[in-house]
Amino acid sequence: MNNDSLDNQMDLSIELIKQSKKIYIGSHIQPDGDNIGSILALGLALKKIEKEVFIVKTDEIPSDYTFLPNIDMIKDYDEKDNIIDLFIALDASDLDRLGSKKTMVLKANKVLNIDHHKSNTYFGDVNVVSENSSATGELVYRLIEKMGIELDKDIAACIYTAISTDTGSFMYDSTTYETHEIVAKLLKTGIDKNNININLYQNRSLERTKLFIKALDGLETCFDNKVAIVKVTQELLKESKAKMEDTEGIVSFIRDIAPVEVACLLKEFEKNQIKISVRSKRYIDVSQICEKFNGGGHKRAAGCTIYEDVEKAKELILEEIKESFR
Ligand SMILES: [Mn+2]
Repeated sequence: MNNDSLDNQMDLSIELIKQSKKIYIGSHIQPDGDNIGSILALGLALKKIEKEVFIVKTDEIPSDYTFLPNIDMIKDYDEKDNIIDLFIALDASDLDRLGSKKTMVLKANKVLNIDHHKSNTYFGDVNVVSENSSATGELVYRLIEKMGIELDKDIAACIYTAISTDTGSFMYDSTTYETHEIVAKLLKTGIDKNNININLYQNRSLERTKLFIKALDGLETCFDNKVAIVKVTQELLKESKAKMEDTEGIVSFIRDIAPVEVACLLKEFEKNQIKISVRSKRYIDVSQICEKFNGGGHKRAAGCTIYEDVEKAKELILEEIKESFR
């Protein structure tokens, strides 16, 4: 989507919001910092202009983000006896990302889709989709600004979290001068960024640390050490008394090994359901690798699910990774 049509879609979404009273904002399955930060920020902003806002919990909120202001606004809602004037999906590339709340989207009078995934399916009545944005949080910032809603510390803290977590603390390729311009304005509100950063990045539990050690002990590299792989099985989780969400950070840790270009983490959710996170450093587009398995994401960070056991899944993803180096 070019800038003109993005502007146009922004205007249309403002119209949609103005016309709507009961507005539902949905989190997605396995929500990340960008998703949670974005839904909270937009929810808080829309409350400021007297909208009836419902932030819908689609999946469990990882403990990393429970420090965020107004996190309790994310609740289980039953759509059955309610009118949904507008449903806003944030950071969700397709309808399936809304999990069981997909029915709410289908029931809503209008749907607004705001996202930055290249693979977005444009499922909304209005689609603010920009793959050039580092995070959905950037788009939420622009929308709030365009609506003339004043930023406050709570909104700013949520957008800061969204952008920081989706850019690997402003390090990914996707971070632009515009990202930093937005962050500058967020900091101007006086948010306590040190506190946010401690909560996000210096708050690892002992269980998570033990999982890191055990998982990293199984590190494998191949292809001239350009590829690094780590597996987290149910057994490993049990041994370290950790949860699958505690794998956060493992894949970027192994990406940071000097010769590694592609890092890959295999998460055994069930025996034949392996979720895979893939990261790259310089030149491999990992979203293309994940698309081969019906997944997707961004050039430097993507994911997919393979319905095989963990060894077979490893074999299959490695084949595609090696292929991508050709
Ligand atoms: Mn995102």
